[in-house]
Amino acid sequence: MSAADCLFCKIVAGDVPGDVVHTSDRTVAFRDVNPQAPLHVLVVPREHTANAAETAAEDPEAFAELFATARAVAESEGLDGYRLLFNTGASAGQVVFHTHLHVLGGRPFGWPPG
Ligand code: DGP
Repeated sequence: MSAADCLFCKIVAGDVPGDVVHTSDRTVAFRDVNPQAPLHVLVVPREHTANAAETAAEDPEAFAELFATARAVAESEGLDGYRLLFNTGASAGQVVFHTHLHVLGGRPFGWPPG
């Protein structure tokens, strides 16, 4: 998929509406349309990469800002504990192929994850 066809690129650009909760020079954070917890935010890099593996190969410094944004979101939402995850590849449950860090909080979480 090209960046031009990418849903999350369109949210970053403001061409598709998103419930944005935080922005930085390199990231945008918005609420997941299908939340799996009381707080479910997706943190994405403004630059398109398909998933965390591609980000690691092409722009590993982007992770520092993704995690810093996740921390800022958790802090502003008053979370004392939260789960961060990347679904990486279709077999791991990835359905949108623009790197995104899930920030989930506001309820207890089990382990192992489903
Ligand atoms: P993943 O399975 O890791 O690729 O997660 C994709 C997430 O994206 C999923 O939790 C639902 C969310 N999502 C899909 N379409 C939209 C949308 O149009 N807007 C928003 N805010 N979230 C979306």
